Amino acid sequence: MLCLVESMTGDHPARPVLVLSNDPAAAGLARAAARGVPVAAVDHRPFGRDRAGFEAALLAPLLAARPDILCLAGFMRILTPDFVGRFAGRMLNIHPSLLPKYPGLHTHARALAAGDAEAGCTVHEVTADLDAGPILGQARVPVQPGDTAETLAARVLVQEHRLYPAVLRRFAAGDRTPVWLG
Ligand code: NHR
Repeated sequence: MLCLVESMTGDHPARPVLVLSNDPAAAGLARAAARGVPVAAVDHRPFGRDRAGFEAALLAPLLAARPDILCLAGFMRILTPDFVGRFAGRMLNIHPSLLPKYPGLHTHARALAAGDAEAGCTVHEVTADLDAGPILGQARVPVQPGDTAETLAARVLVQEHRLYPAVLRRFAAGDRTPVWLG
């Protein structure tokens, strides 16, 4: 499995400057650090409902790293319009549904409950409206008989690991044409 950090080598137009997590125990931090990529963590839990306080803490390592592009991946804290506005047009997210279907949480259970024949994932630009920014790529997978939210999530995750590097490579080269896979 190729993660985003590991995709940014050779002729790739971007290089990773920071991996930042809201979970100090996130496996991606150790994995990035092992490759010599700077890492930081800001645990959101001590901030409780104080989203602005959490985001101010996030901004310290983030601004110091001076990223051109931000990629959310499994980042589960809704960001305020203030924070999003600082990085307008250069923050991406991968979401495990075929947006505009199923923004928000529990996407696989919702796709199964609806009887959908296919599911998938979407890379989109992060705007103030949750999971509603411009679509930059999508990958589709079939729903199979007997699928549970867990088996479907695992099949979608394989595609997430193909889609996100493909979209980031194109986006970092200045091309916002959507990538369609599967
Ligand atoms: N922030 C903004 N402003 N816009 C988006 O499009 C965002 C965002 C923050 C995160 C990722 C998104 C996903 O891919 C994302 C997109 C978390 C929630 C959520 O409800 C919803 C969507 C996404 C991420 N978070 C709860 C909260 O109160 C906490 C849920 C939990 O901890 O399990 O922040 O799915």
